Amino acid sequence: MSNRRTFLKKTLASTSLLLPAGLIPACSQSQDTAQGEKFKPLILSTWDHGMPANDRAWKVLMETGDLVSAVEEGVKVTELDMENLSVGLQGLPDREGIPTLDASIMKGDGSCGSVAFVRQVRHPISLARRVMEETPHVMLVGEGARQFAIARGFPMEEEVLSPKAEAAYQEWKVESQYKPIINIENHDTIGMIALGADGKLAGSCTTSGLAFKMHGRVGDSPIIGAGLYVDDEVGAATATGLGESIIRICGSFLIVELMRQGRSPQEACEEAVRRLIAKNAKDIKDIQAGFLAINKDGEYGAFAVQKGFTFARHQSQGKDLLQAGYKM
Ligand code: SD4
Repeated sequence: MSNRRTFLKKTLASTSLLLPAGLIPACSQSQDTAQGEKFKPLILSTWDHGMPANDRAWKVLMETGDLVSAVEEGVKVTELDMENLSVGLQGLPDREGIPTLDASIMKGDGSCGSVAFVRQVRHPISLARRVMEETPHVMLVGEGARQFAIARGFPMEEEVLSPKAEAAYQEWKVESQYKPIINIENHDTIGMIALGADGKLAGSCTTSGLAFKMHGRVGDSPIIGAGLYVDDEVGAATATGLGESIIRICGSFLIVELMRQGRSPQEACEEAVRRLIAKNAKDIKDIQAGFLAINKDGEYGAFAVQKGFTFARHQSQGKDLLQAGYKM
């Protein structure tokens, strides 16, 4: 039995009563246990909803060997999940009551595409892929992105809030306080990074962004280098949490560059969190942000500002939901 499995068994024996069923602590506070494991293929996704998304991505990867389709199809599951209020058109709207979506997709050869502040599109991740594959551009926003979707035959959805989003919006309107809420626990953006058996990497990220944000606000998720970055020479990283804090440190690019300089994925995620805390010190107690990283050898890491960041891991030996380490 590997050291990690021995560690998990021991840790589970001592902590299983504290954790939801099936949740495994990947690493305790500022401690690295993920480092050193090597898996190919490997898929990681943010939060509990990463499990069904990874299931789909894994199936697509096994059936087609197509890593980009795997990361696209995987997060489409979350974009359709009516329980999820932070991804897809059912997500919480901006302060005008309108859901606006951000998404990005990237391959390890540098190809990438994203859409931001887009309305009425059920699958912004697929639109981001079309930007990557069918335009000379990297990013389309707002009405331009919507027009591109229409031109490519994407159905336009009616702008009707989901029942849960409507209820939350009505409740928010009572006080209409402009204080964007970031979930410290579950139900956040989905970011997915994947390493194929051939050593190639890809990633995707999709979100409805902050609840009750200003109309026009864009977070980290569609910004290449902030919410997602992938480089076949090194590895991949994705982010979740308060986008402004992640953009300030170019979080995902930073992690990939730290790995390029020799840090393990876990060390790189921890350094990104340290940097994020330093640059957002004044408000840090209200900020959650978490990072996932994979290097090209199949080692992985995860770390967050605060407790509660979970991530899903799929590899040939099985799948599990893990609890990331945290700083605060
Ligand atoms: C954003 N990173 O737009 C996203 C937020 C998030 O649910 O993770 N939200 O800032």
